[in-house]
Amino acid sequence: MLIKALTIAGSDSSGGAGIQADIKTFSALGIYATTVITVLTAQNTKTVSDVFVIPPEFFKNQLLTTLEDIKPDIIKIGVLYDDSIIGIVYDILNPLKIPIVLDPVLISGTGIKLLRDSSIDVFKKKIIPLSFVITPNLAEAETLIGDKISSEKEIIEAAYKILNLGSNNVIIKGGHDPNQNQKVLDILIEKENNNITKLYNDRLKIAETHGTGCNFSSSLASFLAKGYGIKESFFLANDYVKEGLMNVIKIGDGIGVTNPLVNLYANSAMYKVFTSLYKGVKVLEELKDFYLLIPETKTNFVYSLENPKNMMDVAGVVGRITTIGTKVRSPNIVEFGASSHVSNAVISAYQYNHLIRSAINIRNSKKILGICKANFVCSEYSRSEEKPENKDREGFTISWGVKNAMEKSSKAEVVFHHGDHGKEPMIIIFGKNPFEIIDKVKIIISKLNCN
Ligand code: PXL
Repeated sequence: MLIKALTIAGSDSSGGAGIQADIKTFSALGIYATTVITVLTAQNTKTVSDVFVIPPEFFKNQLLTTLEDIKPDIIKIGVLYDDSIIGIVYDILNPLKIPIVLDPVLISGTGIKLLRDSSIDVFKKKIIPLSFVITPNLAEAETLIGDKISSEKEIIEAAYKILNLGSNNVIIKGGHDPNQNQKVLDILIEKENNNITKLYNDRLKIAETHGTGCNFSSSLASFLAKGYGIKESFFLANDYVKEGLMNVIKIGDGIGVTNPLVNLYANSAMYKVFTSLYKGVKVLEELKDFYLLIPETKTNFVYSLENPKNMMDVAGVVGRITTIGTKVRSPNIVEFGASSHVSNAVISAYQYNHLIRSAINIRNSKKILGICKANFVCSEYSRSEEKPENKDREGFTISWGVKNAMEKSSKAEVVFHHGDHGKEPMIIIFGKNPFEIIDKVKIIISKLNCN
């Protein structure tokens, strides 16, 4: 069953916070997001230059029309801006029995008011009591209790004061506390059982980021909607936001924006690479006469993520592809980091041609090399030209050699060398993906069989 969320929040034209952050987070966590917009902000990574409040009648229509047809499992509330919006939200949500995650957004990261000072009291009276959980940061908690918070004890006292305003649970996020240099403390207090949960995180060395609060509250809402309890959702949302914070993106000249989609991209890219390589290996196992191309040191077949940094970004065959007579066998296991040599070849080649992400090493015989030269752009390196001190470093020679060959011809699809003392000559075929490699292998086999 598809889980649905409703977010009532402001639009951030820079795409980092508000409605835009909520849609990304809900979608990344598999939740369908409906959106009812309170204000439009004209903003970039440096400033909010204008705020347009959606006319109350239209705001009311958005909320009523959306809810009339699509019943959310959870509601997240962000920017409410003024009394007119607060009144409508109260009147419509109060009779409903849908859990509400309330992110009490008061000002933008760049210091512009997103809740009028004159509306804070009515916000406290009408909206906080509707909420299942409220998630202020330290500055927001200070405004809500009307007092400064400067110690852990005072955070807990503030949390109880906020609970007394009528929420069932409160999470105060310490991310903005200048006194906690080493660790950042987030505290959850549950009204039902008085449990206090403290969560310490290392302070990440990131100046300032935009969107973290929205990503936290909408991920918390997502986990609650999936059925996790408040404490578990608190931990899961914390992990989720941490991943985004470790991948802050610089999209403008101002503050960085957290990226709530990193994990989604990473997992789907890895999955695609993994399954494509696995299918490719299966095809090679069945490919007639492929055994003729397998060298004495055996074959590896690899496929890389985009922009590989090291061999852990490149999937390969564990234990290599081998021959038994005229049959080809592989251990049926494909893993990231499984090949040091061929993966290093791809990493090097990628620096010259970003379309190269897959490779295979094959036997270098006179005949096979002749076929390669006749059909593909080839480039060569000589192992004997490499400095002796590099030769002992695992996987280094091949990086050096491919770089050397690509310098000579960056269009190379095939790189080869003629061996060295005790080192078998080798051919490496490059391609965009495993299937392109297989097409090249098929050409070589068909020509081998011709004469
Ligand atoms: O991060 C708080 C926030 C929420 N919603 C909107 C915002 C901001 C911060 O700038 O612009 C629309």
